Amino acid sequence: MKPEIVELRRISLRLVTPFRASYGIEHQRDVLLVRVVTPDGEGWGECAALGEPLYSPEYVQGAHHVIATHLLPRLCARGDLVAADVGPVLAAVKGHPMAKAAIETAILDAELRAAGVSLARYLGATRDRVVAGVSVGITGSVGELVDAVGAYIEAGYRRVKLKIEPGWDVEPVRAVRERFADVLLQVDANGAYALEDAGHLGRLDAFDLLMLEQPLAEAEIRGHALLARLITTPICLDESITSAGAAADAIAAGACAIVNVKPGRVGGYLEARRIHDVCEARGVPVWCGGMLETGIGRAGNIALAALPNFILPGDLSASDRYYETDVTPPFVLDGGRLTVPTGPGLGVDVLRDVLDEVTTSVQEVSMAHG
Ligand code: OSB
Ligand code: MG
Repeated sequence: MKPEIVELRRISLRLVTPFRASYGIEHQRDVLLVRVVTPDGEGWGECAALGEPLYSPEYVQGAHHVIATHLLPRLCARGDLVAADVGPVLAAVKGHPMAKAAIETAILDAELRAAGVSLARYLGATRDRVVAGVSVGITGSVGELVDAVGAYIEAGYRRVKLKIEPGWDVEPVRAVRERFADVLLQVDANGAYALEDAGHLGRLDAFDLLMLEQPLAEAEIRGHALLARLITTPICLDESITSAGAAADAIAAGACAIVNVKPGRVGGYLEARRIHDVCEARGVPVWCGGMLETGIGRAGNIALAALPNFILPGDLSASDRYYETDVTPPFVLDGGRLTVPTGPGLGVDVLRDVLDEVTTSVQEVSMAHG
């Protein structure tokens, strides 16, 4: 199943609504797509990296460079390989999980397409639909936020996540909770607070939130464990959970009651499944995070979210919440849910015409020896 050619394609899509979080604002999504061509067909992977290294150290241009310069040569030096070999072969390269995940996903997609098996089935999915959630960025005013949330609820979203940061927390959360008493509500700080803010964060306990996501910096496992004893809102970790081992440690330390699983952040779907398993064994529910993916990345995330311990709704929204025109047939809400793709591999067809229109560059790498 060794790829003969790897295509590194950059596309640029305008977001329907600019997405602001504590780490910055994204107007345009510049995405790196990996397409592998094998003797049996093709496979696709989407790199989760954003344009700038503000959520995590990776960024799209860097991911492109590390794939072309450091990852593909190592895969090329190997003879035949399957998706499960990608992680071990690339382990010598430190970090860069999003770059590694994009390649592993493309190879896994090719493998599963050739075998006629869906990613959902391969991963062990037990549902055919998943509840959609929406992540709402920081807006210009509280009124704007309440209107935006109202429109999403109207569209069928049953769970709403609000981005928070110092200066944009208690008041916007209070306003949304007062207006929408029954909505499943949670908040995400992307590490914007310090342990000294515990008293202030405790004010969020009044709003019946499902969770507070990543209040402190990525490395602050002990800080999260201390914070967890000072507030009643359950703590969920996103950035801190970089592997199944990190998940086990964070849970053992009492740093989180819930885990956000993002395949890109942890190096791919295989590690994501291991995190699912580690959390399930410890009675910790997980949910699938998002990185404003196109339909290619979204397809895989929806498959992952169909596993049994994905108990909480994920940041999985319909295509039109992100992009006017997606590079796959759009994912649409069906009674507040998204349908898990059943076709082989990721189970979505890439719309080549749309793709060409939004492509900004293509690099073709030959994987032939020599
Ligand atoms: O922290 O969960 C996050 C988007 C980009 C980077 C980080 C995050 C997010 C989101 C959006 O919250 C999730 C989505 O709908 O894709
Ligand atoms: Mg997050």
